[in-house]
Amino acid sequence: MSKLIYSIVALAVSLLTANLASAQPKQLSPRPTPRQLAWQQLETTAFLHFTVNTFTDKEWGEGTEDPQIFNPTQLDARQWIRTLRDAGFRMAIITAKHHDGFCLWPSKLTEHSVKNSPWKNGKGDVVREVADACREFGLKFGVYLSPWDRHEPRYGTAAYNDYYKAQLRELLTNYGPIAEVWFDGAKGENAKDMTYDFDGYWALVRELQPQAVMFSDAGPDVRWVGNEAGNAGETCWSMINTEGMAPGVADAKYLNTGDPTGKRWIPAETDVSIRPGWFYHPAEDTNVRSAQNLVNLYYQSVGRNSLLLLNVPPNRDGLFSEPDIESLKAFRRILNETFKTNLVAKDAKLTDSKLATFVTLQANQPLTINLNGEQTFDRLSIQENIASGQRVASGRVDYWNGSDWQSLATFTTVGYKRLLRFPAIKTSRIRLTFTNASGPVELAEVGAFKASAGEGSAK
Ligand code: FUL
Repeated sequence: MSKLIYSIVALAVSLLTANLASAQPKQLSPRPTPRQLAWQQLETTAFLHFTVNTFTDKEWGEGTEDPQIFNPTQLDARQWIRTLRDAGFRMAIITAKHHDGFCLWPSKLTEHSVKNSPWKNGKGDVVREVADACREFGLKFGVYLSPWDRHEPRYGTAAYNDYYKAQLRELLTNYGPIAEVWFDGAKGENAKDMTYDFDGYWALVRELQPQAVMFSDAGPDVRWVGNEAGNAGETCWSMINTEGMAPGVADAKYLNTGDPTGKRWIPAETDVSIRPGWFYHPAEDTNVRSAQNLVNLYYQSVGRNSLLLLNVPPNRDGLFSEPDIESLKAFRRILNETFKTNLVAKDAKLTDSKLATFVTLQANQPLTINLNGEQTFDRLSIQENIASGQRVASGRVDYWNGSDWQSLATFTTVGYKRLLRFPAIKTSRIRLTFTNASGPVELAEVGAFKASAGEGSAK
């Protein structure tokens, strides 16, 4: 190459690079913290609603319940956690204190707890049993501590904030590592006017359990999905703006879809119960969600860039009931069958189950993906490397019909995971195009699957 041509080429290259660099967004888009990234990858987590309500058949206790009614004579937290482990759940969150104020651990700060119940002669500690079982079976452990407290006389005064923080301290120091702390925004109509010191609560969690994510309606780490029906937004961004929001003061629709221009990374958690109520009611034994229904929840939460927090309430004996156990087992069996074999041809980046290895695509730059020969499938899984943020706003998938590209599916956001369902097709290759994105897309994983017959047609 002559010197002149060389310099022209060098100049062209440097101009092009400068141009590309200036095309990058100036301000870094929000990204997850390591604790948020770890949390999102848990995918399926469980809620355990258990308290005096279990014995009074109520959803919201009054705060006047006698601790004597709490007597789960066969309580076996190992049965709960083993069942959850076998069903693929990676974390369990226990209602250490619900709105009625009754504490499932022997708190030194109140008499309204298990220490005044006949269960284990007042020597029991449900929180400890669950924490120990989680450690034994390899699940992460989380606590729910209701700010709204209908029993504690200090509720409604500033002194209540000290009481709440002291309880939080007990839970955060005596039970080993905590992965999530759940701050419920619910407050009944007749609740006393009470200003919660959320900043103080959150600072305490950061100080004592820095790896824990904190849930409340609008974060700080994890947000509410905006409904209790198990439905993340068809479009679901992990970013939101939080101005003017507080627990109990947030727009459910906004939380459901998130905000592509949101300045904070606060992904959505989909909390939903396996039964109509959050607590156990004998009359609901015939109303437990079927395995197919649970699988559908998985598509609507994990498959829409959210995380499933499924509530399974222990019964009055202190055990999971048979119908719940059966549904959970079959749920996992079906998911394992569906996602067992990825039909996409092996690829060092796209099928290695690692978010950190990815292919970078610009908007409208199609990527042809080969399958392992001709394959029949009806599910697709797409994942972005969310460590760098969430960028896909829309996209489409086409398939090769032997002579032409045909449309297979369209979608909006991707984020951690987008699962697509469509009638089965047979082809040897597909083409993925991100039609709108806020920056270069880091495509981490692609999967094509044939759904288990067990998924049924239940929606
Ligand atoms: C709500 C509470 O009022 C329900 O009882 C339940 O705990 C649910 C998860 O959150 O706000």
